[in-house]
Amino acid sequence: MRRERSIQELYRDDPERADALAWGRRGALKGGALAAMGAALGAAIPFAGSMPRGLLPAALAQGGAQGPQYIELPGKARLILQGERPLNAETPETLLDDEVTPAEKMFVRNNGSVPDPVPEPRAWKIRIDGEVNAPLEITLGDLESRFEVVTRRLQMECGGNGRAFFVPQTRGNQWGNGAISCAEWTGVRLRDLLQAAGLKPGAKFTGHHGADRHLSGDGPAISRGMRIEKAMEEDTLVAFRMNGAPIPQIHGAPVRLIVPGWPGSLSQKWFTRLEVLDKPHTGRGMGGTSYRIPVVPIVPGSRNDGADFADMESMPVRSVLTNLAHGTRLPAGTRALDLRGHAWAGDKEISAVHVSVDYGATWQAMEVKAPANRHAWQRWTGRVSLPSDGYFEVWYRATDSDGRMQPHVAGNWNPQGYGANPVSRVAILVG
Ligand SMILES: Nc1nc2c(c(=O)[nH]1)N[C@H]1C(S)=C(S)[C@@H](COP(=O)(O)O)O[C@H]1N2
Ligand SMILES: [Mo]
Repeated sequence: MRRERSIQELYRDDPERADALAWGRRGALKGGALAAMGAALGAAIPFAGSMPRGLLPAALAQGGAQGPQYIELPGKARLILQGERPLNAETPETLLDDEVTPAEKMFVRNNGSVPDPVPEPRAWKIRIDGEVNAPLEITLGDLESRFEVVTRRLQMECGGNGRAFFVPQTRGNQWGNGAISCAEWTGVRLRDLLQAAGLKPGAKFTGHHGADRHLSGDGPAISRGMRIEKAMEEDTLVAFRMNGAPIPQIHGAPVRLIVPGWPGSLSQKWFTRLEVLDKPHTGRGMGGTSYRIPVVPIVPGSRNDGADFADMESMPVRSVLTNLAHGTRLPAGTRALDLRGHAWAGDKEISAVHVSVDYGATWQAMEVKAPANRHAWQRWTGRVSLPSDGYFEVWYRATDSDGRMQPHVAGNWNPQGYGANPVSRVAILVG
């Protein structure tokens, strides 16, 4: 990155690059829609007066060369393909409209191969060992009868959600805002199992293990861990049902961890064993720059071994707009937009969602509902009016209960691209 140039100079010399720098590069508009939008853009931009100088319209900036590729897996809606080996797919924002995410609309994130289903799920064994008084080995069948069974709506978000918005680009799946789900999980509290095993004084961290293997054939696909405090939280579950049905194979059947609000990688699928440790776990996906972010910002694009980074814990505030797709064309004369979506903020709550249709000159507060329970996402709704036909951008951003807002540009750049949560821009055309 040529840092000595001002953003104005960058816009003048290389507007696409400047816009990628300011806003991220990914979007959903395809060639035809892009051309139609481009022609219309020249015709009327009612709020052109408040457009920041040199801003490339979202319709063009997020057009991309070929747009996203889709994949239709068995039992799945049309998801955005992120990778085939391992299999990764993102949920388009407009498919995230349900209060409770149905299985077919849940994003898929695998670090290795998906194991084959087992013939007798109730005989599946899990083990709690390490810094405990009495290691616990229990079948799924016994789990249900021996411990209290609870049902909660819990968000599960990939640590790399929003990675596509980083400039310069970082390695890994280029998720937009769609690596998020909020399903209804049924299971037992991990805390109850840990208490049954009895924590020793040295019990400070966890290490999670699952049955899937890395594609190289070398070791586990992923094995992460967290501070024991999160393991002892009421919403951290050993889950065996999702939305009232057995967990689908691709989502971790027959039993998985659900660690809501923290990077999804902690929510071990095909869960077999939890180690209680007196120091941080060292499994695949721990240490270095994995799921770790700078404490002191680093130069974007620079190399760093992550030694001074901190493990990512509560995920940052984010919102999705679920009833209006980027690139939508509405009938002439449309003078109001009814908007709705969801917002969430890791362990925190949402205090506000704001929308602007005039490039950020004015912002309007939306209604935000209370979560169904802690760690569930929150519904936001509202109506904005439009002065005329023309090209508009719907900008939306949420604020968390600490007053922290989605920033205009993805911040705290890090080598593996965690925590990008900039304001979203959706282009619409009226008439
Ligand atoms: N065993 C196992 N558990 C895993 C993974 C994996 O590859 N293997 N991926 C993790 C990551 S990075 C995420 S974001 C979530 C994704 O869960 P989902 O595929 O059910 O949406 O599962 C986590 N648990
Ligand atoms: Mo993830």
